[in-house]
Amino acid sequence: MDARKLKIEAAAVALTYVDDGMRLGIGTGSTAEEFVRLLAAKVAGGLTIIGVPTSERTAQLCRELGVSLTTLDETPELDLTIDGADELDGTLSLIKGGGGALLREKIVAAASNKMIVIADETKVVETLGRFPLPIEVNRFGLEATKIAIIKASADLGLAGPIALRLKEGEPFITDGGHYILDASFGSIPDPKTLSCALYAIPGVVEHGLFLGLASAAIIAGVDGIRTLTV
Ligand code: ABF
Repeated sequence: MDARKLKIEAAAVALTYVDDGMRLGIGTGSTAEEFVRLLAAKVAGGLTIIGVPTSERTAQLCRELGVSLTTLDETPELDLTIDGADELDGTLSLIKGGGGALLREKIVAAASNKMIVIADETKVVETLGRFPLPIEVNRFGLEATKIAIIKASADLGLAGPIALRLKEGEPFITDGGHYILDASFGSIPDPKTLSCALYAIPGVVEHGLFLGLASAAIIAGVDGIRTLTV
């Protein structure tokens, strides 16, 4: 079965959690985009929802497909967010941000009563860290922030290359106007402590460890769909 089909299957199950009238956080990435396409078909069939997109890219797709949007300022409390992930473990701790939308994704997830992750089986890991951890940083003081991240992570026994994310040879700029550092720490045995250490660094805007935010994950694999909950 190809990867796209698995993403569509996970997205289709997630859609069954969407009820009429819901205020919905709408994720970013190729899996979330499959969800948007299915959602749009339901909306065309009469489902009424209002969505808060987690990126400009998602906002554009929603507009193209006729999914009604609002902002988090107009609708600061959401019923449900459906989003993808780069990696998840059995406790539903996540690494997100491979698509560069981690800041808005985390704000939207935190404003939601419930977050459901949609992913294929390849994203499930025993211990987070195979996927480089995206860290969104202020453009000012990039090198100083990077050094602070290296020191803070070394204190936790973590080391590895930390690379400025590029797009077409230029630094990638997030929707919030920031840079992203991708930290290849390898296995992260204590994500909570790393999260706190990163938040203590002034130039760090946000990081891709999503801890205690997801309440369920719909995982599509060649043997079918399974739902993880906490
Ligand atoms: C977003 O998209 C992310 O936070 C994650 O980085 C990425 C997953 O993308 P895909 O579904 O394309 O693998 O959800």
